[in-house]
Formats: sequence, structure tokens, C-alpha cells
Amino acid sequence: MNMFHKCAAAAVLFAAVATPALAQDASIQVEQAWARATPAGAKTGAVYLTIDNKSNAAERLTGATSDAAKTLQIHEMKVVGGVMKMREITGGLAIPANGSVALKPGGYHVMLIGLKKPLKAGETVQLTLTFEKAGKVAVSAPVKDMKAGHAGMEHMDMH
Ligand SMILES: [Cu+2]
Repeated sequence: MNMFHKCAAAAVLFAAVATPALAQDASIQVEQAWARATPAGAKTGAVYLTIDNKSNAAERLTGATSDAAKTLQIHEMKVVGGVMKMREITGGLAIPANGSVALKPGGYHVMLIGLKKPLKAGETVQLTLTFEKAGKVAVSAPVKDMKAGHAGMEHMDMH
């Protein structure tokens, strides 16, 4: 009996069966999640990530929770008349069908309000995102020190 051929055939069969199932079960994929390290005493923090919608239906990120902070909100940062302003997205953040939305410094972010302790580089923030159709999606966001960027400091000053 040739074991190699048997295994190869099994692998091909598994891939063929697994791919459609995966696409169905994971219509929402969250990638490149990270949280910005905060200075001591900070009461707010921000998590950034990219949401991929693999389905043919538009989605909406409606909320988020985490043990790391009292309240989480979806925020948008925008320059209005030369001033950086931040507002909560009410009614959810739209994720187009077969599209993706990046939450990144200077734009959308998940705001952690009422941090229980500062976010330190090397730690991980666990959060749960809630989507209109896909339901709850657990995300691990490693904390990174981003001293190089000044956008984060402006962000912190706004709270
Ligand atoms: Cu914010």
C-alpha cells in the first residue's frame, strides 16, 4: 500500500470540503488587530483592526465589549476645519458586502473608555465585537508602543 498517495488524496478531499464551510462560518474576519499602549493613569485607549466581510450581504459593526474597560465605543476621527475631532458612530459601522473597513490611527477606532489599568506593550487586549448578522466575534489585540506617531497623543487629549 502506498501511504503517500493515500494521505495526499485525503488532504485534497479535506481542502475541497473545508473551504466552502469556512467561508460560510467566517463571513466576518478580523485581521491586524492591535491596541495602542497608554501612559500611566490613562482612562482611555484605542484598538485598531481590519474587518473583512466575506459575505454577499452588507454588515454592520454595532458594538464591542472587553474586560479591559467599562465601555467600548466605535469612533471616527476626522479633521474638521484644521482641528482633529472625534465622534461616536451611532447606528453601527457599515462593512460593505465583499469589502473591508480598516480601523486605523487617524480614522475609525474602537475606543476603550474607563480603562481598568493602563495598556502595556507586550500584553494582549481581549475584546468581543458584535455584528448585526454575524453576531459576536472574539478578537485578541496585542498592545504595541507607538511613540513614533503623534496622532495618538492628540487622540488622548480629546478625552
Ligand atoms: Cu475615540
